Amino acid sequence: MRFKTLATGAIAIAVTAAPMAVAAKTVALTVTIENIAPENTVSFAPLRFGFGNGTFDAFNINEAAGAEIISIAEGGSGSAWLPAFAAADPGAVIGSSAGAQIPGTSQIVGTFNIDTEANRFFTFANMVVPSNDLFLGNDNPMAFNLFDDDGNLQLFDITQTVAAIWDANSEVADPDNAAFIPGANNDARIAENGLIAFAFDELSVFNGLTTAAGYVFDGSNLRLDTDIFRVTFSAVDVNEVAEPAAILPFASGLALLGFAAVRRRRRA
Ligand SMILES: [Ca+2]
Ligand SMILES: [Ca+2]
Ligand SMILES: [Ca+2]
Repeated sequence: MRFKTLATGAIAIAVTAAPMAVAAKTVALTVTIENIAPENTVSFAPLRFGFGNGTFDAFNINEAAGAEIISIAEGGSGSAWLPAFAAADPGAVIGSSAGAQIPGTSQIVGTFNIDTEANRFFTFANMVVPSNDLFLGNDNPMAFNLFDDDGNLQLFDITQTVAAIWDANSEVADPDNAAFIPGANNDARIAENGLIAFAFDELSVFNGLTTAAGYVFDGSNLRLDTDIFRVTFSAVDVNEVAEPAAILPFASGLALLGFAAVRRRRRA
């Protein structure tokens, strides 16, 4: 009887303490990417991404591509994009996936400790290959707000279609100077001097060519609404895991069992 009273009181402490924990929330966020394009069509260079405050903006539609987005669109490396992100938003969590991704494959990019306030906006870019200057990425740095005001994950996946392919219009389409084509020299380029636009028609110059992954490219069946790429997010609340230790001085082990039971019911 006495134990029961003690446990109930401890549960009350845990419940009233919960909102304070939410205010400064860190989550372990796992990122998975999938190439969901039809086979023998587009692959992707490594994903370059960051979780930031929404201030890093690497490009704008209808403007000439700068060095930051050219390092994605023409090279896939992000050699200018990644440091520019870090400089613009020092509190951002920035990363890359590993290797090129061919159709039908998925990859767990990693798990990142994310502040749900300072790192709430996801920004990404990756080169679409084979190509000379095609890429995916968000023009608006606040387009993907992952968390609500309570720090709960509210955006679970981002799916990109063919209509989302950008043409940097910085390099003329030419298989001899393209990425992901064996024998081509991607470092070579003929300046195109155009403006960034949604367009995928340059893919047609690669029809019938063998790619670096060994498949023969065929983009003839790609339509604007064809799904090609997906990013998926899942979050575990780091504070939830730490909280029982924080209340340990005020509660018995039995009360902790009660707290665990409450959490299980909430998740059910
Ligand atoms: Ca922009
Ligand atoms: Ca081009
Ligand atoms: Ca090139």
